[in-house]
Amino acid sequence: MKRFRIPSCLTTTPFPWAATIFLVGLMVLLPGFCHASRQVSLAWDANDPEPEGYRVFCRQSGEAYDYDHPIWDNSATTCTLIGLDEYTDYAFVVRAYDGDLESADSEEVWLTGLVAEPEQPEATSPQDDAEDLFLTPVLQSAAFSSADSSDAHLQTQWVITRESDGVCIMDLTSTGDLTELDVPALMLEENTTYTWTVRYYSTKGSVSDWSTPSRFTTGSSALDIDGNGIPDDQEVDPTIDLDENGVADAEQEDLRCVTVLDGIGQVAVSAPSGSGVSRITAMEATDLDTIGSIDEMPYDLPLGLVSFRLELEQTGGLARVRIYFSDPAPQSARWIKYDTVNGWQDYSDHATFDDDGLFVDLEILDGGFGDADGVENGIIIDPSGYGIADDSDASHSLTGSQSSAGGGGGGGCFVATMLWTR
Ligand SMILES: [Ca+2]
Ligand SMILES: [Ca+2]
Ligand SMILES: [Ca+2]
Repeated sequence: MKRFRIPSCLTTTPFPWAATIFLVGLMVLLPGFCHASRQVSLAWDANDPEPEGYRVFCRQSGEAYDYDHPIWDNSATTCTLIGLDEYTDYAFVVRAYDGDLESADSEEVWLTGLVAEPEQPEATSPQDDAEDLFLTPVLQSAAFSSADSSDAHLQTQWVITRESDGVCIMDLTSTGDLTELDVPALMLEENTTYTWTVRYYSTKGSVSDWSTPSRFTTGSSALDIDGNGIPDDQEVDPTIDLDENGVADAEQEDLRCVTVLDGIGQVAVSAPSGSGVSRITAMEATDLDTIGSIDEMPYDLPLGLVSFRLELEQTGGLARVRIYFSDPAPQSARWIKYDTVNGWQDYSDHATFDDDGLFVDLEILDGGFGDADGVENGIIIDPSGYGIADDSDASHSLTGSQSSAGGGGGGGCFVATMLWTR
């Protein structure tokens, strides 16, 4: 009577003869227009005495073997499996059997799938060489595509470069804005030509080539006819002196001041000598109606949000600016940032409020915390304002950075639970 040395369906002891299974051959088949597939040959040590046959089982990552359904069943000690997806990882084991007796698993062998790069993305809008664009255009790219149908679009890196000097003015990586990005306010300047490109990251960890760069040129801003960097309907009148230095804010070179929320108040940004800032090139109050997730806003914003663009003395430098308010921030106020890529963020870690709430001192690192353009380029873009929690749980509803901006912009500064003190 033929007997197994170990009836291993009844024991956890490894079946010694089946300990070695070999992946002996691999071939990629390209049948016509179908997806490429692979075949693989496996071989294993023969059992002694000879069993009735062998069963081969197959699983994919994260799956268990289905011992009720062998992928192959025969008395040979080698087999060839066909039709395997070339981008999928497979594991195999073999078991010997004789009648109702079946051995334990052999050692497992893996067939590693190929890694498919996503196809090169394509910039679709605005069309190449578009002119007279608004300063906050919407960039669009074609849908993610990969030869590996089980792979998917994880995130997109968006890069805009100023053509005249090759300076990268925006480098953002977003998991939310996969094929469409609203270029944030103040990122672009008027009458300037830019090129932009994207690349896609896949859920399996591969990355596409960059899209072929596409050009566009911005038009003149109809909102700032006098060209002083402040929308004309947000200019402040000469009586405003938020920093109380005796000089009208509208006349100061090292300070910009805007009217917020249809005249409710004013907010100024001050960057005097020693602040690391060479020039405040633009400032504007944000129209809160343009914020897509305004309904999810976890804070009340008494003076709304303002954005400003700073040119720094040093690329990669630190800017120390002071923001003045016409209406004092209460004790419970926190410093809040919002941009389309990162969403709402609590920035109190880099903000120190005045005891009387009349100003806040901010630290912003070019290409780092607080800089919305995500790149070390000597420019800082900062959209922010003071906020008051709607309720005690509001801070918990804030989301952290949804992306990793190229230079870490905003991503590392989320401190929702930190409270500043006076
Ligand atoms: Ca103006
Ligand atoms: Ca002043
Ligand atoms: Ca920057």
